[in-house]
Amino acid sequence: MANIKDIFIPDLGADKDVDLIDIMVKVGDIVEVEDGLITLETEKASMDVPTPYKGKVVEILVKVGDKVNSGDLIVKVESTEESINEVPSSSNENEKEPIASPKDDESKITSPTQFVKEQTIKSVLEEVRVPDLGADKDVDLIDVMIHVGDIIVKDYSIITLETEKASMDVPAPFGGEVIEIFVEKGQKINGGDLIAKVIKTVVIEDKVPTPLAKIVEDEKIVEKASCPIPTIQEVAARSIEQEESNVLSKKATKVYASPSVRRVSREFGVDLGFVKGSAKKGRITVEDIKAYVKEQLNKPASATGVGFGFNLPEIKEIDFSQFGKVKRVELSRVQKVSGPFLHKNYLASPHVTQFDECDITELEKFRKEQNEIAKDFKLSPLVFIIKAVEKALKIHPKFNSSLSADGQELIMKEYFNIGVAVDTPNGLLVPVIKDVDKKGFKDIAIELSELSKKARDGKLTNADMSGGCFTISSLGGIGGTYFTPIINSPEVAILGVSKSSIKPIYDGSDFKPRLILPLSLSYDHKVIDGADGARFTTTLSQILSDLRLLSM
Ligand code: CAO
Repeated sequence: MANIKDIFIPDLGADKDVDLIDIMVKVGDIVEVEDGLITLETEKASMDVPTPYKGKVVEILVKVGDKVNSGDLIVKVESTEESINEVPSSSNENEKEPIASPKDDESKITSPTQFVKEQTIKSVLEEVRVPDLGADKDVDLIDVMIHVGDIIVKDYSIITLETEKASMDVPAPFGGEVIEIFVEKGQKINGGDLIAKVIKTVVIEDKVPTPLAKIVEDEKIVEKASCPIPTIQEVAARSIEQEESNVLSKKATKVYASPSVRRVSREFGVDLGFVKGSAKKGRITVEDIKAYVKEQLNKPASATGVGFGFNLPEIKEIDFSQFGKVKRVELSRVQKVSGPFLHKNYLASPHVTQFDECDITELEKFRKEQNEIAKDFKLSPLVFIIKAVEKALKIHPKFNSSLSADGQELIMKEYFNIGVAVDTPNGLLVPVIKDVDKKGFKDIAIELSELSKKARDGKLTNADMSGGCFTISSLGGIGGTYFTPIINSPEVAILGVSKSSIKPIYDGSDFKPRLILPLSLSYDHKVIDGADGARFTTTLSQILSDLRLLSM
C-alpha cells in the first residue's frame, strides 16, 4: 500500500544555513531510490541529497535559495515500496524519530540517509583507491574535492585526474565520512594508489539479521559487477563519440552531476538540463560538458550566425619538443572560460574595425586640473571616454542594441551600461558600470576603481559583469597605437582605446603639438554599416575634443 514518506536534510556536520542551489524534482515526478532530489552548496563543496525511497513526489517543502540545516524536511514521497534503507518496524509510522547522532549508535553513523525513519546503520572503515587508469602512468591529480570530516555520498566526485588527453572525476565508490586523505593536489598518481580512508555506512535491511561482513562483501560484489569505474581512455573515447543524439531537445527535469561538474557547468554557463550524461545512471561528466560546448560551437549557421554550416577542423596535437625544449603551462580558469566565448563572439559577428584619432589636449588640461583638486578619487582619461561613449550611444542608438535571437529584429536599449575590460593576473574580465547616464565623472571614477580592484582580487560577481550595452577596452595605460578588439556579444560594438601621444597637427597655418588619442571601434557588420561606424567615431572624437558637447 502506498504511504507518504518524509525525506530530511542529512547531517551537515558543522555547516549551518547551507545554500539550497538546485531542486531536481517537481511534484508528480516518479523517483527511483538514490535519485538526487536537491543540491546543497557550502563554501567547501556541493552535494546532492538522494531519495531513499522509490515513489511519487507529492510535496516539495523547500525552494532554490533557501538556507537549510540538518534535519529540515525537504520532500514528501508517496512510496510504493519500502526503502532499501528502511527496516520494517512495529513503531508508529507518523512519529518522527529523533535525528541520529554518532553517539547514539554503537559505531559512528555517517550517511545522508540516516534521517530515514527506523533504520539500522552500521559502519566499517574502507579504503578508497585510484581506479584502473589503463596505460596511463603518473597522471596529474589536479583537484582534491574532499576534506577530512566531509560526509560524502556514493558517486560524489572526490578527486580530478588529468592526462594530456582528458580529465576525469573519480567518484566515491560508496558513501561515508572521510577520515584520512593520502593525496594532494599537484601530485602524480597511479591506478591503485590509496586516496582516502572512509567510514563506510552500511544499512541493514533484513528482518533476519545478516552478518555485517557479509553485507559489506555482497555490496563489493554488486558494485564490481554493475559499476565498473571507466578508465580515462573510456571516458575520453565516449566524449569524442558524442553524437547529435546526445543533445536533449527538451530541458531535462532530472540532472545527475557531481559538485565539481556543476561548478564547471556554471563556469561555462551551460544548463546541465541540455547535456546528456555518459556515465552510469546518466551522470554528467566534465567531458560531457566539454563535448556539449564543442558541439554548440560547431553547430550549423543559426540566427546567431555561429558555424556558417561548416565545422572548424580539429586542432592537431603537435609534438613541439621535436623542435626544441618546451614547457606546458595550464591556462587560468578565467582563460579557459573566456577563450571559447571570445572565439564564439569572433565567429558570430562579422567584425569591421574603424580606426580614428581625436585631439584630447583640452581634456587632458581639464583632467590634470581636476586631479589637483580631487582628494578621494582620480580621473583617468577613461572616465571621460565612458561619458563620451554614453553621449555617442544616445546620438547613434543602433550601437546600443542587440540582435534578436532569430536575427530579425534589433532590440534597442534605453539604458546605458558600459562594460570595461580589466586586465587581471588571471585573465580578462569585463565588469559593467550601470546607468552611466545617471552618473557624473566622480561617481564613474570611483566605481571604475572599485570594480577594477574587485576584478583583480577575483571578487566580481555575475551581477557585476552582466547587463552591459557596449564595452570599452583601454590599453592606454600600457601602450600601442591601434588594435582590433573583439565584440562582447550580444553587444554590437566595442571601443578600443590606445595610448595618447603628442603629434604635430596642422591648424591651417601652423603645425601645433597636440595630444592625440587613437581609437579603434570594432562593430558587427550585420547590424552596423561602415558609414555608421565612421559617424560614431567622429562623434566620439568631437565630444572628447570639446567636453562641452556632453551637455548639448
Ligand atoms: N593615454 C595615455 N595615458 C593613459 C591612457 C591613454 N589612453 N589611459 C590611461 N592612461 C594613463 C593614466 O592616466 C594613468 O597614468 P597616471 O597614473 O600618470 O595618471 C596610467 O595610464 C594608468 O591608468 P590605469 O590603467 O590605471 O587606469 P585606466 O582608468 O585608464 O584603466 C583599466 C583602468 C581597469 C581599464 C586598466 O587598468 C586595464 O586593466 N586595462 C587593460 C584592459 C585590457 O587588457 N584590454 C585588452 C582587451 S583585448 O580585447
